[in-house]
Amino acid sequence: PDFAGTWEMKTSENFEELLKKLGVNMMLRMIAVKAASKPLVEITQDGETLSIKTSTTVRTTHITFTVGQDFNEITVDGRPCTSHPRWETDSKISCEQTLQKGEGPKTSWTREITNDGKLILTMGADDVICSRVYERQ
Ligand code: R12
Repeated sequence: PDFAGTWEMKTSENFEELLKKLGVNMMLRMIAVKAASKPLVEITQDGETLSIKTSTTVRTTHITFTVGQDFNEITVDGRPCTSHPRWETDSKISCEQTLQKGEGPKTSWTREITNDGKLILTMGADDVICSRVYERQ
């Protein structure tokens, strides 16, 4: 599938609950929820290699990975982790994360292109799943 494009978020569910599960304090949660309500996601793709830049006013992350190859990133609460991206279906990448140090909830994300050309991002922390729908700009 084609993940490439400039994406804007249309809906988000459970983002604050996810941060709560990750132990982010109330003040940071408020700042993060506000900032994460207007993200800009820019994706370029070369075969199975994706580059994803996610920009907000308080944090911008940039990851590049190839599906099937582990890479390092940070969890949504900012902890270094090793990520293990794989195809869950032919249009959905599923990525389990392992913290590089310390303990915490089990985290993961998925990114999927739907038949109608939307991008669905989910982020999980133990039993809490945040779901965000993006459309091309
Ligand atoms: C913390 C610090 C910051 C944040 C948190 C803890 C903010 C995180 C933000 C995440 C946005 C995620 C998006 C995901 C997506 C936009 C703003 C939580 C800055 O300690 O939709 O891809 C310092």
